[in-house]
Amino acid sequence: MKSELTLGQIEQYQQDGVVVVEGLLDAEELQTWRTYVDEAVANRQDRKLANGDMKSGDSYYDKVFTQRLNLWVDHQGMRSLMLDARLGKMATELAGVNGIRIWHDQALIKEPWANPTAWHLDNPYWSFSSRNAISIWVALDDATLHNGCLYFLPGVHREESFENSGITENMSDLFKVNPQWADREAQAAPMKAGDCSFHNGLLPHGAGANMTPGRRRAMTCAYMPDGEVFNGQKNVLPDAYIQGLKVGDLLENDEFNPLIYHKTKTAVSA
Ligand SMILES: O=C(O)CCC(=O)C(=O)O
Ligand SMILES: [Fe+2]
Repeated sequence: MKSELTLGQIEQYQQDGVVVVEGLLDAEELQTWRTYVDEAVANRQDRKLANGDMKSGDSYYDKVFTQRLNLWVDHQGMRSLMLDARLGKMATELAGVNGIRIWHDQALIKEPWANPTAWHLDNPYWSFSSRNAISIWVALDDATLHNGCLYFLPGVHREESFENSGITENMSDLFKVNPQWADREAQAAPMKAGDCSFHNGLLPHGAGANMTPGRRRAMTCAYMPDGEVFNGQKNVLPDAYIQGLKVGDLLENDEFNPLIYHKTKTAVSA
């Protein structure tokens, strides 16, 4: 794994809120990631969450991508990939924080002829509010302008906004709540299989439709900086745990949000 970041990459991330890292995985690692992701997704059948009852069906959103969350919870191989401290160190360095916990991972597979992913922000979905949340998106197939590569609005994460539209059927709904962004130029992020991108949780992003008969597989993980607190919003944490939380409580339960890298604390081992 090519996990060493250059100063230039860190500076670019700080400025743009996104950076593409070429050649993160070598050919053998890519094969392992593909095998584990395919296996873990198949094991889930139509259940989106490891322990939840959220099922996928035939809606518009279900045809944006096949989405299976927290594969690290119920697949040992995925646990070893997602808890890899090298990824945690990259995310920590880019975000400029002291340590990183898994918020949730997710496989996002654009099946042949999948719908586009509308413009959205990630952090407003989650149970903590941070300007430093960060996600990795690893291409398991070449992501192209034809099969649904990502698009970003570079630099926009620095403009205050926790106002989201959610991923709706309309590509442009985010600009109804944030009209000041409607005239920005988007940057496409095509990637080779094995490349990855990191993006800030407040950076607007979306993806094109899959206009090919092949799949566009991606494995992603959303990270929460260590030290973040509960904002009152339900998302992927179990109900029993959420019910015991008050707004402002530290989210530091390694069972649900494992610390995968920290400059001084001991991280959870894979
Ligand atoms: O893969 C996609 O189409 C969207 C990815 C995304 O929204 C994310 O990784 O946060
Ligand atoms: Fe997203």
